[in-house]
Amino acid sequence: MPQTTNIQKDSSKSINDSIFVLHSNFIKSIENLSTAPSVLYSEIAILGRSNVGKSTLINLLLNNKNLAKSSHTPGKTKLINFFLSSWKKNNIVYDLRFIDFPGFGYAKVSKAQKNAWDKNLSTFLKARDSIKLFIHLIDSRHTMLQIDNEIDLFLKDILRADSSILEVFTKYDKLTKNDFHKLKQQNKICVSYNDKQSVESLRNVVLNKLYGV
Ligand SMILES: Nc1nc2c(ncn2[C@@H]2O[C@H](COP(=O)(O)OP(=O)(O)O)[C@@H](O)[C@H]2O)c(=O)[nH]1
Ligand SMILES: [Mg+2]
Repeated sequence: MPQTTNIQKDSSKSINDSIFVLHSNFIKSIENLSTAPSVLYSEIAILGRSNVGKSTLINLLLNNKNLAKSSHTPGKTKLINFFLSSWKKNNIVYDLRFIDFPGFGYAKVSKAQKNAWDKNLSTFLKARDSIKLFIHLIDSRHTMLQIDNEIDLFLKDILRADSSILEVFTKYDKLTKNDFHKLKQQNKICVSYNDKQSVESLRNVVLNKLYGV
C-alpha cells in the first residue's frame, strides 16, 4: 500500500516536531460500504455523538476550514465522508485518509430510521479493516454520557489487532480552568478550535499511533 513517501529518514527528532499539512481534499460521500473508495491508505475514523465537534476537528487537522461541513444543527450529516491529507514530518510524507461519520444516535429521525442508520454504521466500521485508528471524540463538559459509554464498548468490541482507539476531549475552551486541569492531570488529550497547538499535538499523536514516529 503506498502509504508513505520516504524522502529522508531522520529518527532523531522528537514526537513534538512540526507537521506540515501539504495538501488536503475531499474524496467522496457514501451511504454504505458498497460504494466506499478502494483501500489505498491507512484510514482514521472520527467518531462521536452529534455536535461533539467531529467536522470542526477534521477541518482543523486537515488545515482547511471548508472541507467537512460543520453545523449548528445536531445530526445534520447523514453521509460518511472521506478526505485525503498529506502531512510532512521530518522530511517524510504521510498520506492519510480521514473519515467523518455522522453522529451515533442521529437526532432528528424516527427510532426505526435511527436503528437502521446505527446498524449501517456498525457494519461499515466492522468490515472496513483499513481503519487503523478510531478517534472517539468526547465533549469535555460531559464526559460520562451513556452514548459515549456505548461507543467505547462498541469500539473495543470491533477493535482489530492492528488498530487502536484514541479518546480526544473537545471544546475544552468551555471548561473552567479547574476542570481543564483535572482532565490534563489524567493525561487526557484535549482540543479546542481556539488552540492551534492542541491540534498540532494531536497530529503528532495520530502519526505516532499509526507509524510510531
Ligand atoms: N466552543 C467550541 N465550540 C466548538 C468547538 N469545536 C466545535 N464547536 C462547535 O460545536 C458545534 C458542532 O460542531 P461540528 O463540528 O459540526 O460537530 P459534529 O456534529 O460532531 O460534526 C458547532 O457549532 C461548532 O462551531 C470548540 O473547540 N470549542
Ligand atoms: Mg459533522
